[in-house]
Amino acid sequence: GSNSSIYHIAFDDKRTFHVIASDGGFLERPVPMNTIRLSAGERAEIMVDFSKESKYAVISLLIDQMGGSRFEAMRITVNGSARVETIPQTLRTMEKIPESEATGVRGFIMETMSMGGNRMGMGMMGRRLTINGKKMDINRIDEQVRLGSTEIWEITNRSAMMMSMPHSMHLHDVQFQILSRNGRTPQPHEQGRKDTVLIMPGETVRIISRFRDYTGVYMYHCHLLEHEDDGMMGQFEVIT
Ligand SMILES: [Cu+2]
Repeated sequence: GSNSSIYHIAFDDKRTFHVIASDGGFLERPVPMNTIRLSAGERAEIMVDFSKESKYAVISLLIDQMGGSRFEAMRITVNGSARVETIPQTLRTMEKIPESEATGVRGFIMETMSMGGNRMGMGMMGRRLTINGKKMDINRIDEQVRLGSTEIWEITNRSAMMMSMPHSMHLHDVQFQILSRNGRTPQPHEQGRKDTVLIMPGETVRIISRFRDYTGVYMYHCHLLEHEDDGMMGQFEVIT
């Protein structure tokens, strides 16, 4: 990954690959895709079939940086025959956390505000990155969560005009499931265990998680490192 680039990852011949795992482990079943979008902090595991390639065939894995350049991330040279594997149709069983189990709903606004041009000089636009209007303060607990509870977090990317930018919300302590993205069921490869989710400008993503394992103080933050460094981070405490 990069500090803040959003990647569209595909092979040069647009071949189909199978996504088998997301941030927190295996998906329920392999998902065939030609390109996958990953933001800073997100992970995916894929399986690729090279069995029909001739020896010395060269295949490139390409990355398109959103709003940036395209580059070759990996070059694969086929090197003779390998053992051929089949992908199991079921990788794991995963219980969907029912919304009815949630004991509370919290809202998080990831916001970019313009600070205006003049006082920054030279017409430069300043920006202020916040979550729920606040920047990170190590001496402040922003949210308290009861140990054993299940919560829905509604995360919205709200941005002033000309200041819209993607955010990648990352939670420590837990894995979550995505309930919806702008009211719609997430794509199959986003239906597994996640700890980071990309939220484009104007989007609202609803996630659900169980806080069962540990008490303590944890962070949630934008995983675009420049945003995180700029204070787009908060702390939640799991209490008994
Ligand atoms: Cu961000």
